[in-house]
Amino acid sequence: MEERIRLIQGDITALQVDAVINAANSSLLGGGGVDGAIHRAAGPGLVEICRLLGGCEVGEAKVTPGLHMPAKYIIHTVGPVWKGGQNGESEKLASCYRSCLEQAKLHDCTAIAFPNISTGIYHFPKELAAGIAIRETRAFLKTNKIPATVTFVCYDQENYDLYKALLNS
Ligand code: AR6
Repeated sequence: MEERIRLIQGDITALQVDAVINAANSSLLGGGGVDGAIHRAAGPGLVEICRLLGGCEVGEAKVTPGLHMPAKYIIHTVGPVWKGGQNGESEKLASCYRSCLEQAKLHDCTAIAFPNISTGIYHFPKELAAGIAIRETRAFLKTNKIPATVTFVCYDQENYDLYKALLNS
């Protein structure tokens, strides 16, 4: 596994990193899954700040403070809902990773952590999503010094095993 990419299994809200990425929906006003966990950990002030952002398009990213989380920032991105694969889903997911990495760089985040965007409630196939996440991250790190490290945080065993295999290949 390359030095600047890390893999862990667990809850992203507990991580001591500069920025945690949130797999949000276009309203940015909270939801289930990792989004719900991040809003609970950050506290009720997060939805108030998000309300001022005017939502977010699929594939784009917006930044808020981490509030009560250990992370300084939350980078909210909106993944695509899987609709069979013929609706630009892969390109939109790739765009999420690129947008988040760009925002991390703009905010001088040395260490960031990604959840497995779109692979829960949005039903994106996990292996395809993992391949896109790793490809886009490797490409960005190759041409950028910041972020210095990217941690993929897998919640479920299936994603963890997929990432482990792909990162070691
Ligand atoms: N830490 C890390 N990963 C987690 C956590 C956690 N605490 N909780 C869940 N995951 P999902 P999506 C994993 O459904 O598919 C929300 O309602 C989970 O196992 O959170 O992008 C939003 O508001 C899965 O691998 O996000 C949107 O409406 C991954 O996070 C919608 O869900 C993503 O699953 C977004 O759906």
